[in-house]
Formats: sequence, C-alpha cells, structure tokens
Amino acid sequence: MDKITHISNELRDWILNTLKTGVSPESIANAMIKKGFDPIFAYRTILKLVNNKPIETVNRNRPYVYEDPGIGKKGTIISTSDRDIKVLIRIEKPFILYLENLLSEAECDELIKISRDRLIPSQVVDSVTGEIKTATGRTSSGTYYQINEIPLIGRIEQRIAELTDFSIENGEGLQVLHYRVAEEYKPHFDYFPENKIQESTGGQRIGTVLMYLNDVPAGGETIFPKAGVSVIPKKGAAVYFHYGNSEGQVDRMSLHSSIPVVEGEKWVATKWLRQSKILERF
Ligand code: PD2
Ligand code: ZN
Repeated sequence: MDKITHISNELRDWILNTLKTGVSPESIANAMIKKGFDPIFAYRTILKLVNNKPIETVNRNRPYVYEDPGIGKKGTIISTSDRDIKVLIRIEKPFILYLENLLSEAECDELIKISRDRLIPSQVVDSVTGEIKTATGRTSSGTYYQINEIPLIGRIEQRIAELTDFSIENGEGLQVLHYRVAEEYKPHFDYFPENKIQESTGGQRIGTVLMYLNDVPAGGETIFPKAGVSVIPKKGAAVYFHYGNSEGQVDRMSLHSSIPVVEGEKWVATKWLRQSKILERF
C-alpha cells in the first residue's frame, strides 16, 4: 500500500498541540510512521513544525529538572476549608510528601462501603503502547467515580484541589482500589508513555494523591524502590508524589509499587492529576 504523504489541518493542529505538551518530535514522527505515513515525509513535516530545530527532543536526555509543586510551597500544616492536613515527611527527589489526616475515619469507612459492590479487576496502561489492559502485575480490583459523583466525593475533590493547588478539572475521577492477601501492584510509573498524551484529556499525569482507607496488619506498603522509601498505610493518611515539570519532563525516580498484602486487606483511593484541565471525559 502507498505510504501517506500529506497531512490534514486537523493533524497539523494536533501535532502542534502535542509538541507543546512536551512530547518529543521524534515520538510523533514515529507514531505517524506507524499509522502509515511515509517516513521521510513524517520526519520532514515534523522538522518544519519545530522550525528546523534538531529533531531529537530538547528534554529527553537531560536529567529531570525538579520544580517545587504548589503543595511543596505550603507549610507543615496545610489548612483547607474543612480540614487541617499535616505534612509528616517530605522527600525532595523524587518529590514525595506523607500527609496525615487527609480523610476522616468516617470518610474512609464510607468510601470502602460504597465501593465494595462495584469492584472490577484493575487494569494497567501498557508502558510501551499506552493500551489499557488487565495484567498479572496488578492483581487488585477497583472502581472509578465521576467527578463530584456524590457529595462525599465532591468534598474530597475540593479538599485535594485546595491542598495541591490543582483545580478539580485537572483531576481524573477518583479511583478506589482493594487488595486482598498476596495482591499487589508491581513497580510502574503513573505517567503516560509520550505517544499517549492527549491535550483534550488534560495532557500528561504529573501528580498522584494516594489515600489510605485502612490500616493494613502486614504488607501492602507503597514502595519507591529508586528512592529507598517505603510508606506504611495508615487510615486517613496519604502520600502525594509529583513527577512532571513545566518542560514536559517526567521523573523516573517516581517508580513505585504496592507490595503484596501479607495479612488482612488494603483499601486506597487514588486521585491522579493532569498538567491541564480535562476537557473530554468518558
Ligand atoms: O496502592 C498502592 O499503594 C499503590 C501503589 C502504586 C497505588 C498505585 N500505585 C496507583 O494507584 O497508581
Ligand atoms: Zn501508581
């Protein structure tokens, strides 16, 4: 079949927007080639759109540049309109905060209660293709909520927005996860592969708020292996980690996992934050 040697205005706009989000020109050219574009045409087109700057990305091979996120500029007690949250541990590289008192005991119990009947096997984003699929590395089950689906969710979302300085629109729907004994989530990054970043859905993920809904008798820690950090689940506490900067780089030090539960069960709620507002939701 003949290779494609022209681009529509829509594709041109998409490429320009995607370049702005920090995706490398090389990845876009490769995605075009995969879709049937003539390789020389794809590279020439992208080269023109980046004004003949070198095709190799400006960011790719440079070390990640750490920037203090909004939450990092606040003090050790972060007051939101309905709750004071305490920063107990702060790690700079990768950026991780351990936060006490993000949720009340009653909120944790209620989230577990409403989620129990709607759990389905968890899925993962393939780190190469970006496809969403079930995988042996993630044996938990979970459920998603729409933004402000019920007053409890809306209240938590408002609190997270005040805590992090990311607007509610930058947040994906809250996810509640359940792990039984031996269930785990193997090491992964929360950010997307470059070729799966879409401006209309908020661009790259750059921060995660992981809230612990119960105390786990044994196992179930969240581990950051490259940083040598192990977070022990505590009901109502949370860990915030930040792994994307204004240059579109992502921090590979943010690799993390949930190790197998040894005794009891583990419940968490996750709020992923995008670099811009999510205009299209599913
Ligand atoms: O449940 C956890 O501790 C955990 C660990 C790593 C959750 C996630 N990642 C996640 O939801 O992305
Ligand atoms: Zn994760």
